[in-house]
Order: sequence, then C-alpha cells, then structure tokens
Amino acid sequence: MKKDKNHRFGTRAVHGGVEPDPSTGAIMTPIYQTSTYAQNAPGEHKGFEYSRTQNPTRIALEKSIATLEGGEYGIAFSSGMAAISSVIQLLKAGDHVVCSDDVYGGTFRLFDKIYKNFGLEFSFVDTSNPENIKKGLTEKTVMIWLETPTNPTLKVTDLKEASAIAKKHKALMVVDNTFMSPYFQRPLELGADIVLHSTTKYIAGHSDIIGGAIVANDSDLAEKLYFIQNAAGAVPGPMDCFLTLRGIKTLHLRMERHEHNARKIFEYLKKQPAAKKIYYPGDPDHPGHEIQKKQSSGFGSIVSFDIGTLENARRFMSELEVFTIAESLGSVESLIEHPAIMTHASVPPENRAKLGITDGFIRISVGVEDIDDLLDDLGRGLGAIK
Ligand code: P1T
Repeated sequence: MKKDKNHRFGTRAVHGGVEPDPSTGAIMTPIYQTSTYAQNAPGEHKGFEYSRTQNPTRIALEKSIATLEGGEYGIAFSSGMAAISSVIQLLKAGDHVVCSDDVYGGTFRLFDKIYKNFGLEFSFVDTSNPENIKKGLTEKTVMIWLETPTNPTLKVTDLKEASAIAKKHKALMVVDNTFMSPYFQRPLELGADIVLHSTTKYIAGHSDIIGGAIVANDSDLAEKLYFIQNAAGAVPGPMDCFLTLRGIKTLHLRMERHEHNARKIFEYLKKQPAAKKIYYPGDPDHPGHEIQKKQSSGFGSIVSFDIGTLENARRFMSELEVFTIAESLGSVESLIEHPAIMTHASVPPENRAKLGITDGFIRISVGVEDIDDLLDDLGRGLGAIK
C-alpha cells in the first residue's frame, strides 16, 4: 500500500512512514533496539551500518513527520533543543541570525549563552511586525528564526511576509512549529526552509518522551542536516521513536479536542476580572488573530494570562487539582506553569518585563480532559484569590 502524500492529514498521521515490517509483516514498526548491524564483508551491508547513522524505527518516524509537514526530508533528534542546536550548526562564526524576541527560554539561552561564544550573532526582535525583521537584517544575516505563536506570550508572525523578506536577503527561514503542530500549521507551505519541532509536545503528546525533529524540502540543505545529525550525534533512541510514532497516530484527534477545550477556557477566563490580560491567538482582539486565521487552521491550546501578582499566581496554582504544575506543554493532560520562575527563568528580568512576562503571568497548556472538570478546576483556583 503506497500511502503518504496523496492522503489527507488524518490518514497520513495513522499511516505515514509506516510500512509493515518486511521480515514478519508486523503492523507496528518494531523497536530496533540495536546499536549496530552485521555486515557480510567490510562495507557490504543492508543499508544499515550503525544506529547513530541509520535506525529503522527512527527512519519510520522521520518519514512520518516529514509527511505531516508536507516536506521531503525528516530528521529526528534526541530533544527539541538538539534539533535547534543542529540547525545552528549549519552556521559559521561571524554569521548573524534575526530571531523572534519571545522564543522558548531554552532557545534564548542556547543562542545567548552558548552559540554567542562561538562568534555567532543574534538579534532578538519582535517579528510580529515584519518591519522589525527588515530593520534587524545586516549584511551578515544568514538566518531568520521564528516561533509563531511565540512561547509564552503567543505573538504571531506572518510567515509569508517573513519568507519574502528572507528570500530577498538570501537568508534561510526557520520556523519552530512546536505550538501549532503540523495539524494546524505547515510553515514549509508558507515559504519556510526549515520547520522544527520539540516532538516532546503535541507530536508525541503523552508526556513520555523528549524528542525533536526537523523537516526540509531542499535536498542540499537536508543532506547538510543529516550530516550534522550523524556527525554531532544528538539522535533519539528507538524506543522514543516508537512512542513518538504511536503518539502521532492520534495527533489529529488530540489537536481537535485540545483546541475545543482551549477555546472554552479562553471564553471562561474572559469573564473573570482576576484574569487581567489574556493571551490567546483565537481571541478576535489578539493583534495577530487575522494572520493566525490566514496561515493556520487553528489556534492551538496554549492560553496565557496575567493574574496580577506572584502571590495571586501562587495561591491560584496551589488550589488546582486537575491541572498539574509542570514545565512542558502539548500533552493530553493539562499543565500549568509560571514562566518567570520556570520555563523562562533564563531570560533576563528586563527582557521579561518588556515582553509582559510579569510575576503574575501564568501559562496553561490545555489538555484533552473533560472541559467541565477543567473549568471547575480553574474556578477553584480563582476562588483562592478573591
Ligand atoms: O524540551 P525540548 O524537547 O528540548 O524542546 C525545546 C523547545 C523548543 N521549542 C519550543 C517552542 C519549546 O516550547 C521547547 C520546550 N518548551 C518547554 C519545555 C516549555 O515548557 O515551554
């Protein structure tokens, strides 16, 4: 059965990259838990030499993710950060990157605390205004790095506009698509050169693995990225690839429920005076709402809001029973976190203040539980601060 490209998203999620195992017909890709492969004679092998270089479970995952993003080449990594780091390893000292100012704290930390020391330069700008991207360009700019919507204030960047700017400047455009998943947004179709995921989140979806992936269409670029994957070696193990593949089979179902629940929660929070400012791209008043509607088929399930003070945030969060206080997002269970203390602690306080990540700022990742239980839970939390 030839699957993939011509099929619709849900079919690609269930079948993409996965063929019955050639030796047994096993319908699930086996977990090839092996580090190496027997060769008949030196250099005479079946296409598999060493598991850092090739592994059948990983290849199935790579094909699956590529198919979902509508791309040709998928490259899997041991974490989202490993994927990000591998993309940066395409660059050389002196190169300059224009980057969204509100990226995941770990992305900022990697660029600012590690890669800066290797002679790379980064400008962090508010890419939701394309003029800022243009202003950020220098003659050394070779890459534009976007998160949209951003983590955690959910700013939206127009990918088609950004891509036109990147192409004119002959810079690569990279999009971290973690918050949307390919179910809602496919940046390669909007002009990105590289799309990237923390597969830890929606793609795997069950809080049981750490993983990352890159998808690209250009064969030369993909070849360089496969080279980095093998040479630098930040590869995922076969068990994690298997779990990610299993998660992917329900991606389309989960995303629908995630979004349904998030929309209800947004509507609920809007009526709560304690939620002083709400960040959600599905809000018709969100500055990026129209762009989001144009370039994505949904709004995701991250809702951030400001509850005024650290004291309020602590009281609110400590009352919750269904939401778990934890870093991460995009899994079946609802999570809640305090970016200033948790995921974005490595962002300098003055940057956080500029972005609106105050001490009362809370981010929730809405899961797929029964919505009424989630609403009851939020009501319990809000009761603690009234
Ligand atoms: O955690 P890891 O799989 O290495 O992925 C890093 C990463 C990359 N990109 C985005 C947009 C992310 O949100 C993350 C990880 N983020 C969290 C752990 C978090 O709670 O925001």
